Amino acid sequence: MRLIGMLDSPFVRRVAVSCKFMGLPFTHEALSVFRDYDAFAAINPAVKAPSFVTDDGVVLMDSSLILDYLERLALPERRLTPADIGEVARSLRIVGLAQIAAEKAVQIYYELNKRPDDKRHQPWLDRAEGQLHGVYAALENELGDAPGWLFGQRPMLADITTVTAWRFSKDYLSEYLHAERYPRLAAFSARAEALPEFESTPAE
Ligand SMILES: N[C@@H](CCC(=O)N[C@@H](CS)C(=O)NCC(=O)O)C(=O)O
Repeated sequence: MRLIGMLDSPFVRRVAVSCKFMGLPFTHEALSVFRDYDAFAAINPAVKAPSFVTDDGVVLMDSSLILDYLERLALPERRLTPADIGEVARSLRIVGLAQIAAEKAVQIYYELNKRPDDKRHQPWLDRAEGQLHGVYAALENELGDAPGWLFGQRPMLADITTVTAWRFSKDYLSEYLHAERYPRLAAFSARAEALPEFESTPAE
């Protein structure tokens, strides 16, 4: 299986880290959606990262859909979504919040870095910043003060998605993030980033 895309993308990184926790082997091709446009388009004309090629040669895209596929390949004890229906809604909620955090952070980053200064639309930036803080405040509440992981003994998809979104925001939008407002997220992420699955998947 081939994972295509740069690990500075929170979406690519959450797939790579998840594969490692699931024990699923893959090769990684660090193509950029900007610098390597043509090579990327030759694999997937959508030029979206992550893209993912299955062993049967099917090209998948969108991290949630790729992870849906991988979850079905993983052994039951390595799966990353709770089996208990009582925990499923909370897991989906946290993954949703973290995905929106990543999406808003990437939108702000593109607005600041891909658009000429005189074409920037400040109300759109303000709106995205408000949404970013809304979702991080909700995630901070979800984390609580208990040590450990969101669903028990090991990190699951909700933990991984939270940590990869936070890392991108912290690395690329430090002046927008105000990380000191979210001490639980900072401590939780630091603990996760020290695990071999994260450490061997560097965000840069
Ligand atoms: N919802 C998608 C978002 C993927 C996404 O937007 N990736 C960015 C890189 S961080 C990308 O492909 N940007 C190029 C583009 O949107 O044209 C996912 O979860 O995979």
